[in-house]
Amino acid sequence: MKIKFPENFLWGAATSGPQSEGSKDKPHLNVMDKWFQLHPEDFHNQVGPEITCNSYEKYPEDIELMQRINLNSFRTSIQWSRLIDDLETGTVNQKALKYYRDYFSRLKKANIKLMVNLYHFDMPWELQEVGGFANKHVVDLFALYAKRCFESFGDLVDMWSTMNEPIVPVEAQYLYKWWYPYISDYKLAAQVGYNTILAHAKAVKEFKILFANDSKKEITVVLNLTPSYSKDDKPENIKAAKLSDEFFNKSMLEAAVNGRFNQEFIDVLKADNVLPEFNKSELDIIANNRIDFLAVNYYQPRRIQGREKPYSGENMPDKHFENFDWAEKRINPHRGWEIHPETIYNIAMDIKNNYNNIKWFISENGMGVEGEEKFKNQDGVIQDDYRIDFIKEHLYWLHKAIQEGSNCFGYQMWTFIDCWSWANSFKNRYGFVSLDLKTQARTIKKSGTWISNCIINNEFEIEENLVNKN
Ligand code: BGP
Repeated sequence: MKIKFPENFLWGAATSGPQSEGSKDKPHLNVMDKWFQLHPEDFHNQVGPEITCNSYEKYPEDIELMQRINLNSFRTSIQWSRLIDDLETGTVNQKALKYYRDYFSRLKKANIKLMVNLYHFDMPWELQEVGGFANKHVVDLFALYAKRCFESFGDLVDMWSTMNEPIVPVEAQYLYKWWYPYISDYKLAAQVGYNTILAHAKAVKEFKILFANDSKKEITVVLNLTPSYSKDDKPENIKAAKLSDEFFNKSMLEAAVNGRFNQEFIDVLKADNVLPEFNKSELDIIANNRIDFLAVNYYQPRRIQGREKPYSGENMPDKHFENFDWAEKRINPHRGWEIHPETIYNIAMDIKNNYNNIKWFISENGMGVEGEEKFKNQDGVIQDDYRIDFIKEHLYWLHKAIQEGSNCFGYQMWTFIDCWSWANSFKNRYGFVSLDLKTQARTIKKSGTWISNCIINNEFEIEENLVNKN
C-alpha cells in the first residue's frame, strides 16, 4: 500500500547541542559535563560529552550529509553554556556567535528548514549550583539568554523552541534520581516543574516583544507525550491513568497551549501539600504567552493502574498510580521502551479534539539499538531494516490521523548522526547516519537511504504485515 504525505511536509531529524557539538571552546560547563566529571562511572563505557559527534568542527560535512539524504528540516539546540559568557548580564561569547551563525547560515543556504531549541537539559553548572530552575532568578536568566538567542539568530532560524521535554528533568533529577543531582523531593519537583513552565513563558514573552511586527515568526516548546493507558475499565484504574496523564503530559501541555493548569491537577498538588509558590503576575505571563504551534516527541506510552496495595512510601506522585506490565506489549529490548505506533494516532486525535487542532509536528521519534555494527554489510553500511519498519509503522498511523484532519505538518526522527546521550552515552544508536567513535567517520545507514527516497517522493510503500501490527 502507498502512503502519500501532504505537499510541503517537513521531513527531518533532530539532535541537540550538548549531544552533538562536543565541549570545545565552551566558557562554562553544564550540569551534564559536571556530572560526568564527578561520576564518570554513571556513563556507559565511561564516555563523556567532550567530543560527542564533534559537530562543533564537522558541521559543514554534516550539512552535506543532510543534503545527501534529502532532509528538508533539522533541529538542534544552542548551548546556553556555550553562547553566554557572563550568565548574569547575558554577554554573548564571540566564538560561539560566529560558530552558530555559520552553522545556521549554511543550513539556510542548503534550503533546510531550521528549528532551534534553547534548552535541552543542559543547565549551566554555575546556575545548577544555585538551584537551577528551582531558583526564580535562574528563570529570569533563562529569559535573558533566550532574548540573546532571538537577537543573535532571528534572521537565520525558521522555527524556535524554548525547551526540549521540560518534564524530563523534573522526573530524572528531582523525583526518581536517574540523573545528577539525584534528588527525590516531590515538593521541590513541583516547584521546578512550575518554574520551568514560567521560564518557558517568559522566553515566549521576549520572543513576542522582539518580533511584534513579524507575524511569520513562530515559537513552540517540545513536549514528550507519553499517553497513559488504563489497565482496564475499572474506575480506580481509569482514574489512576488520568492522573498520571495530568502529571506527565497535561501539566505542560495545558500550560503551553492553553496558558492554564487543570483544576484537578492543582487539587491533587494541594492535597499532597506540594503546591508550588506562585503569584498572579506569573500566572498572567503563562496565560498570555502561548505557543504558536506544538512539537511532540513520541517514543512510548505508559501503562497504568491504581495502586494494588495501600501506598506507604514517601510523599510522591506515585502514591496515586503505578505502572503495570502489559503482557502483550512489543518492546525495544535495547532501550526497554514499548513500541506502540498506534499511540501516535491517539496523540494526533487528542491534539485535534482537545487542543483546538493546533498545528503540530513530530519533533522526535526513534529506535535506539545497541551493537548495530553487527548489522554492517561488506561495504560497512548498517542494514537497519528494523528501524525502517519502525518508521513505516509510525508514519502509517500519523498519515491516518492527517487524513482524518489532524493538523500535522512534519516528522523528524531522533536522530541524524548517532549521538551521545545522558548516562547511556553511545550505548543505543538512533541515527540515519552511523558514527565511528574512533575515527569520527560518518556512514549513511540503510534507513538513511530509505528516508531519502521517501522524502523525494513524499510517499512510501508499506507492507500489509506492518499495517495494524499493534
Ligand atoms: C529524548 C531526548 C533526547 C534523546 C532521546 C533518546 O527524550 O530528547 O535527548 O536522548 O530521548 O533517549 P536516550 O538517549 O535516553 O535513549
